[in-house]
Amino acid sequence: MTKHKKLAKWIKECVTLCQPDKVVWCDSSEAERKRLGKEAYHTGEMLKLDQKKLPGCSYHRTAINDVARTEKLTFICSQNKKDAGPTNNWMDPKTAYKKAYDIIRGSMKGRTMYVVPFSMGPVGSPFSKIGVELTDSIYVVLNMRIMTRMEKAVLDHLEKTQGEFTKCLHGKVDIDINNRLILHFPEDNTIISVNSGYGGNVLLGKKCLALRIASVLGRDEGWMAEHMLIMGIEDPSGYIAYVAAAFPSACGKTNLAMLVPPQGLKKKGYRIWTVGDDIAWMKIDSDGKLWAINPENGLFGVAPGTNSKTNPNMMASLNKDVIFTNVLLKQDKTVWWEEGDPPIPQKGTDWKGNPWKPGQHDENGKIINGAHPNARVTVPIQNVPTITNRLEHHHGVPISAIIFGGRRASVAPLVYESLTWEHGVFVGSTMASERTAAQFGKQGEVRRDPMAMLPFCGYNMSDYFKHWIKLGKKMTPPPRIFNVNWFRKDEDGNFLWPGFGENLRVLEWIMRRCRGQVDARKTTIGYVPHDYDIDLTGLKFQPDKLKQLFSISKKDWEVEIEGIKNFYAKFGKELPKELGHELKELEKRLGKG
Ligand code: OXD
Ligand code: MN
Repeated sequence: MTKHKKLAKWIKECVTLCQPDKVVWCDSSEAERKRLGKEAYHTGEMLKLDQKKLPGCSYHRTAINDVARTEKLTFICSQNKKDAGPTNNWMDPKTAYKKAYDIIRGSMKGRTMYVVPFSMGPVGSPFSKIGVELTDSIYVVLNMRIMTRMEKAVLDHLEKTQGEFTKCLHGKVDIDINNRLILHFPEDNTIISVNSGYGGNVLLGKKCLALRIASVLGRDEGWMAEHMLIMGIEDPSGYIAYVAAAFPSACGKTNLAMLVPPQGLKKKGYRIWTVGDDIAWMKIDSDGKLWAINPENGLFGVAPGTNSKTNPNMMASLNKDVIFTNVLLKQDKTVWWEEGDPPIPQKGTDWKGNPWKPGQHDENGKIINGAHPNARVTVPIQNVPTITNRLEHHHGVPISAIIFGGRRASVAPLVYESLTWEHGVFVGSTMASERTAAQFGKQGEVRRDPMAMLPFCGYNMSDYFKHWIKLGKKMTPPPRIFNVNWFRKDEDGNFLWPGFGENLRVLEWIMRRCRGQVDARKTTIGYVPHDYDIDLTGLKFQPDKLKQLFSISKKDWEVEIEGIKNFYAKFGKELPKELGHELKELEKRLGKG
C-alpha cells in the first residue's frame, strides 16, 4: 500500500468505514487520465467535448442543489468553540466526526475510492504542504489533477520524510443537501466533506486546506495563508513589482491577475505576469521581506461574464485540457455561457440538462440561463499566456504591496494607501462588499468580509487580526497596504471607473508609491493620488469623474464608522486594541476634516 505508516493506517480506517469495492491509488499519469476519463464518459459523470475544437476538454453538470459553496454547512470543529470565533460555524469534534461517519458509513459500496496524494506548492518547497484526498468521485480526481501538484513525487516525498499531511476525506454519498457537511478539524489536520460534488466543497486542497486549515498552520508556524491573487507588474525598465490582492469572491480577482495592459501603458512598456488568482501563502524570509507563493496549480474560475473583452488571457487559456462545469452545452459539443463571446447559440442544453434557446422564461417570468451564474472552468495554470516563470521557485516572489478591495457603490475611493501597516490591517479588517453568486444567500446585500477571509479563516478572526499585526512588526519593511474600489457609482447608478481593462492605471500608481516615485494627498482616510498622477493616456474620460472617484464624503464615512462599530462588536473584548485605536483615530480625523 504505502510505506508511510500514518497514511496506511488512516486509509485502512477509511476503507473500513466507507466500504468501497475498490481502492485505486492515483499517480497522475496520462494513462490514468485517459482511463478515468473513459470511465466517467461511460457512466455519464462527465461528457467528452469536441476533441478537435477543444482537445483534452470535458464537461460536467453538478446536481441542481449543489452549485456553490455552502457556508451554512461549513464548520470549524476545534475543541473549544472560542477558537472558531464569532464568524465561523462551530461543531464540537466528537459530534462532528460521529455525524460525518454516520453519513459516509458504507456509502462507497459499489463505488471506487480514489487515493489522491497532492502537494499545495512545489514539492519540497519550504512553503508547501501535502494532503491526501480520498474520494469516490472521478470528477474530483480529474479536477485535483489540474488544481494541485498531484504527482508521484508527492508520495515519494511523504514516504521519505514520514512527514505530516492533511487528511481529506470526501464522499459524494447521495448529494443530499440536508445531510451535506464540510467539516474542518484544525487540531487533527483533517477535513471531511460529505454529500456535495461542487468544487469549492470537494476539491479539498483549495478553500478547505489552502485557506481554512492553512490559516491555522500559518498562525502556529508564523506565516500567512490568504485569499489573494498574486501578480507581477513589469515596468518599462524591466523591474517587476509583485502585489498580492484580496477581493471577496466574484469581484474580478481572476480578471485582474491576468490583466492586459491598456494600449497607452502597453506602449510605455508595461507587462503583467500572473502568479495566482485565488490564494497566496506568504512568509517572511531571511531578508525581512514578505515572500509569496501560489499554492495552486490551476484556476477554478467563474465562466459567466468571461469573454475576449473582459479577460482575453482567460479565453486564450480555455482551448485545451479544461473541465467545464455547469455551462451551456452547444449542439457541436462546445460550450458557451452568459456574457461569453458572441454569437449567442440558438440552441443547446442548459446546465440543468434541459433543451435551451435564448430568451426563454420560467414559470415566474425569470429568464432561463444556459449556464449557472456560478458555472466554472478548471484550467491548468500553464495554459495562461501571462504565466510567470517563477511558479516553481521554492521561495516564491517578494511582495511590494498588499491590496484590499470590495464592491462598493459609494464610500471607498478608487484607491487609497493606508497610513501605516496597522492602519492597513484596520482597512483590511473592515472590507465590505455586495454578496455574489459564488455564495448562497441574498445577492446584492452588503456584508463585511475582512481580508476576503470571512468564509475561509479557520480560527478566531480576532486572533487572525492579531496575527497580521504581529507579523507586520517582524517585516523590514512591511509591504505597503492599499484599498481599491473599481465599483463606485455616480448618483445615477453608473459606474464611474471605465472598467477592469483600465485597472493597471491604478496599479501603476501603487507601484510608483512602493518605489517612492510619487507623492500623494494625505486625507482623513489615508493617502489618495493627486488626479494628475493617474495616467489616463488613451482613455476617453471626463476629468471630473476622477474627482468623484477620489471624493471622500464625511457623511458616508460617518455611516461607515457605525457599520464598522457594529461589525467589531461581534468580537467583543477579543478585538485587538490596535484596531479599536485605529477606529478611534479615524473618527477623530473625520471630526476635524
Ligand atoms: C472561489 C470563491 O471559488 O472565492 O474562488 O468562491
Ligand atoms: Mn476565491
